[in-house]
Amino acid sequence: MATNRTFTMIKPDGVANGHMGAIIDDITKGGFKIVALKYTKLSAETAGAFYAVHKERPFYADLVSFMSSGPIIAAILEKDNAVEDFRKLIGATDPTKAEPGTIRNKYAKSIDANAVHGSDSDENAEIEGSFFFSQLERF
Ligand code: RTP
Ligand code: MG
Repeated sequence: MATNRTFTMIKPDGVANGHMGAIIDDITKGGFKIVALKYTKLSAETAGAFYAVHKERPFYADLVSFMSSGPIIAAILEKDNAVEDFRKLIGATDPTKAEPGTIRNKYAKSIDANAVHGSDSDENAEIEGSFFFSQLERF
């Protein structure tokens, strides 16, 4: 059964390029309620652990390096059908393939610097949210 929460990060490029406010605005206008929020920076070790599922992939080292290159926003979002609807709002991984109007279409520069992360399943949404937030930090 689909749960009603997903996890997101505004990636280092989204923050560095000044799109933090616009992206949060798109998220809330898209009907998502922010139930946890944090401005932080991943170490290479922490980014490696977060993306451990990709550790055999050719892009893993670049991904870890990029995700630890600057501050990020981490958030847990609530909406009916949250995981699927949020991935629609952000668009395809490669911004050249992301639908017009999606967050990646508007703000991403490349497949690496693609502005935002969105969980890909209810199970991973819970794991990823718990990676960043204690129960006391979720509202
Ligand atoms: P994310 O996890 O960040 O929301 O992205 P996603 O589900 O759309 O894509 P995923 O397959 O989970 O990959 C995680 C991130 O790794 C980078 N990537 N690069 N060069 C490549 O072929 C490649 N494939 C993936 C992207 O930055 C992607 O967001
Ligand atoms: Mg993914």
